[in-house]
Amino acid sequence: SSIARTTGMEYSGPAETIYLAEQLWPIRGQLYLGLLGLAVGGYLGLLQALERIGIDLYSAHFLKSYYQGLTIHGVLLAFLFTFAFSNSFLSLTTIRGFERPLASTWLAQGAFWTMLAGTVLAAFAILTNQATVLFTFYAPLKASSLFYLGAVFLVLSTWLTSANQLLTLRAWRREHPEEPIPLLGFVSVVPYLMWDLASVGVAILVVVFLLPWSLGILSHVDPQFDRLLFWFTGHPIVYFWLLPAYVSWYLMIPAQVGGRLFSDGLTRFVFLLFLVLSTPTGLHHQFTDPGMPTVMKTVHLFTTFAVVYPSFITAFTVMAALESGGRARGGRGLLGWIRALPWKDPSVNAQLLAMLVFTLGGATGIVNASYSVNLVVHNTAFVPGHFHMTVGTAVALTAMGICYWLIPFLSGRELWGRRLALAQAWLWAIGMLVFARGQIAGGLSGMPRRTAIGDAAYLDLFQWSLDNWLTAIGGIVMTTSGLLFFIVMLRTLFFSRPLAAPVEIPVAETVHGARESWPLFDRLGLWFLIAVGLAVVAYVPVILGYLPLNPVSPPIRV
Ligand code: HAS
Ligand code: CU
Repeated sequence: SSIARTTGMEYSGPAETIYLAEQLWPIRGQLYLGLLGLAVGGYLGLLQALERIGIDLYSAHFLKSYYQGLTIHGVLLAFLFTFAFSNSFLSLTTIRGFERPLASTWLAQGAFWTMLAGTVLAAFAILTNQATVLFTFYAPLKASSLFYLGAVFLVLSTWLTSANQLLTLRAWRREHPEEPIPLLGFVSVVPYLMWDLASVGVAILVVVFLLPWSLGILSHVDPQFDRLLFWFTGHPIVYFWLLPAYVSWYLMIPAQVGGRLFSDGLTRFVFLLFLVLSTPTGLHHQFTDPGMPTVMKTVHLFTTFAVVYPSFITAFTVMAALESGGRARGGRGLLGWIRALPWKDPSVNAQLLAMLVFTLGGATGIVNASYSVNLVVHNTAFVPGHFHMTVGTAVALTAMGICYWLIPFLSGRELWGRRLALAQAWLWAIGMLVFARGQIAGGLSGMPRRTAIGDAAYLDLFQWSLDNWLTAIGGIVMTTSGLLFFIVMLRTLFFSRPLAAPVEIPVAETVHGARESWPLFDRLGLWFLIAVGLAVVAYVPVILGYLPLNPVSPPIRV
């Protein structure tokens, strides 16, 4: 690329010396792997939507059941797409944030290979119907050991990425003693620190219980205890999905709309709150489970409400950044700045819509978290209504918005089809709202989640019929949007003009900069210890009260 510069040839990819080719290919590779997961997983969503109105396409796709399809959907979207995107995007922001290459090329490439290995193993097990266990893989549903091994590799890949970030941070610190950690580097590292702690639950679950069980070394497991371990990881995982989107909303979107981020210190504080508060909350998925003391469920209720707080700060802070951009672009009056935002920029448009849908996603989360109200919505279609507006939109649509600059950045090719990309984002948001309206209303009138509703004898309940149609229509609109997204991406990669000038990674300026931040915020080791302490306080009483294990259930295979 540097030759290209001096000879005036066309630009063909990131040229800066900090982006080493041997570190960029694993970043690219994981991004493409994640997008493949999005494509295949998303397509299964169409089959689910159609099933709701009685159109069963499963056998036409060589699938044994609705549940096999739902497992592909959940695992590819909730684990592969999110993890691979996060590894890719936050590795890149680590390089940009610290303005140096990653400390270890070996770890960067290792993350790619483990991600690929995990994908192949788990995909093989699921596609051959040996792991129809849904994305929660609750025992006593038993999967082939290949599935659990696949899960081990996927998590390992995130740990390698985290280790590489921490080594990079250490190397940067040696080169810059006394300086505050650059904000972009800070927000890239902290989500992974949170995840390092959070993922311990599922690591123990798989390595100590489920893998030996599937290999025949253990004859029985304790399903109730397994759920406890699963949700130790299962709530914080949603913030591991969300925080890459927040990195973009805080540090990139303000630059993309021509505004400024209000405060460096406040941004650090928000990410630290996620580090310490994400894990001690898992029991809000188990409000209805037996064997867990009500007192501890109530403690987790309060910590859940506490972790809502950084999202409220985010809503106000990001809005302020948007307003500063809208006003700088000539927006006047109380709301005129909204219209002045660059809605015609596909990357911005997608992410603004993602934020708007997330306000409803967050609100339904608060409904879920309200212990007594949870009894109404738990295990109903309300819950998928909630999480399609959070992970399905706040995260997925933001990732697509990021791809609208990231793919040109990585490939050196101009974004193809900007108008199509705009239509894509609108269709996603509208489709999702229609879909969520269907799921939420169905759920409120008792429609169960994770059920092949189209085959249920009680489908003709009049109210549900409308809800199911809305779910199906929303799903079809979303699939159309997904199709447009992949058309835009593939045409950009293979048929688009080389960029005339390099794309820069957008990074926001702050009104109140790093020098005004609190130095204590940068003591990441200390904050990590606080997070460990809170997790211990929230879980040790639950575990001690629960033991001894009661491993009795025989395995079940779908
Ligand atoms: Fe959740 C279940 C509670 C957030 C994902 N959640 C799930 C499941 C998933 C999931 C996948 O307490 C199902 C798991 C399963 O299979 O069983 N959730 C919450 C709460 C929050 C929350 C309190 N969830 C998320 C996020 C997810 C996610 C984020 C994925 C990424 N959730 C629950 C509970 C359950 C649950 C219970 C169990 C239910 C049950 O019974 O099974 C909070 O973190 C939400 C806080 C968010 C906000 C929104 C802030 C808004 C922002 C946007 C501002 C807009 C702007 C735009 C700036 C308060 C930041 C301005 C634009 C202009 C143009 C002006
Ligand atoms: Cu949760």
